[in-house]
Amino acid sequence: MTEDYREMWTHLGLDLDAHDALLGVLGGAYQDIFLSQKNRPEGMKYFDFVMSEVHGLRIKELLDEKKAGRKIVGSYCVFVPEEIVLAAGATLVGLCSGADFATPEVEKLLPRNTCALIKSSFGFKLGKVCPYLESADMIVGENTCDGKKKAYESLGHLVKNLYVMDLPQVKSDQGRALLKSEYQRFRTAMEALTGAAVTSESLKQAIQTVNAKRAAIHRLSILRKADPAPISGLDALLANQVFFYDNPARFTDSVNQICDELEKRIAEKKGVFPAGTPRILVSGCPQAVPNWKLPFIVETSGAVIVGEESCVGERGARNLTDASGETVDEMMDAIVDRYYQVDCAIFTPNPQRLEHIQEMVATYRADGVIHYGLQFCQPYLMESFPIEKALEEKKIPTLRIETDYSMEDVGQLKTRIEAFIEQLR
Ligand code: BJ8
Repeated sequence: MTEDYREMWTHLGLDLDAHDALLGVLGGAYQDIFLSQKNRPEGMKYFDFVMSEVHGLRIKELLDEKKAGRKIVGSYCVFVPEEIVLAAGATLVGLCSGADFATPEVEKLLPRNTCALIKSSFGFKLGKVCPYLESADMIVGENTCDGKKKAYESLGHLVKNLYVMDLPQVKSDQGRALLKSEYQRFRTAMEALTGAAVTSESLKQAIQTVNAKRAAIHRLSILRKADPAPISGLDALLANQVFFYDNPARFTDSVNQICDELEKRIAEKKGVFPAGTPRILVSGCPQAVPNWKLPFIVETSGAVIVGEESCVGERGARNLTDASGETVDEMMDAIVDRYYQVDCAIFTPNPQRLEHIQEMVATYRADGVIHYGLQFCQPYLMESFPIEKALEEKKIPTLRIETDYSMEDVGQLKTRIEAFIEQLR
């Protein structure tokens, strides 16, 4: 941190000792995992800075926005449309949920066999260590998997201003109509929160801002198809994680600058690993910051990750919103169309996800797929079996793993992943 932010954290009600401990672990892990990598693009220095200030400067910026009358909205899912939040004059931040915290306290409220992501969101609240959560004027939950929708009933007693969005489980005319009516309801709630109406001008501007951010991260993704890979999977995942809480315009510029650098690297055939390194696509549950366990194991075992079929990755960021509408209604329809394509495993049936995985394998020239399932995540673990079968039938080697945020299984995972990489050579 470049400044002392303790007064700010105290004002937010954080537990300073617990928070110091969290930042210590986070800083140490970042040092060991990211800064020890070789041949990193220069542009990653921006993300190193963002990470060093993740609870400092960025929080100060958000609090300055609040002082100027802007509202902050926190979310746990890529179904919460940033376009509507921005158009109503508020700022959206993702609430990360990528590390275990205060687990004994969490298990007094949630069953032990709840996925690590949900437990983490409770742990950050109960442990009083997340300045994003404490800065938020509204927290948006969503009825996606059973775990989340029931957990929000309990979370509603812990946080002020929880808003729960209903979501369809089936892609049908009725499903689309539900999504549309829920986005209209959300727009009304956002207007009530900020006191500002969503206008055709503000919505168009917001769509363009979010499209630019998604286009930049997609540009970075596409560059990963080069061999040698110009950027590690770890660094690309980090950019996808920062996507959720950085200032959108600054993030877009920074990612585009990295892409300019990567294009030069590709022209010079310069990569992070030698050409011919086995290439892996990761598919499955979101890897929220600071969950770097899988890519660290893979990329210290002789392979490179070339894509993430994940909500912290291409499932969340692909597809732009058509910005050509002239009225608020037309643009709201375009937003519904864009989000309706998100192929989360909570949908049944969900054939688009398998198609997207196969498409990504071809685009990024992956030699194999690791299906990443969080323990107790029924939607993704259930889908992992038919996905493995379908990919293997197409001669795409696939490894299904089931894990959590603890480090207990690292040795065992490394052994399995090394054997899988051997098979790809
Ligand atoms: S659109 S993937 S961000 S819901 S890992 S909590 S599914 S039991 S996170 Fe998600 Fe939105 Fe879907 Fe994406 Fe449940 Fe599974 Fe836990 Fe999960």
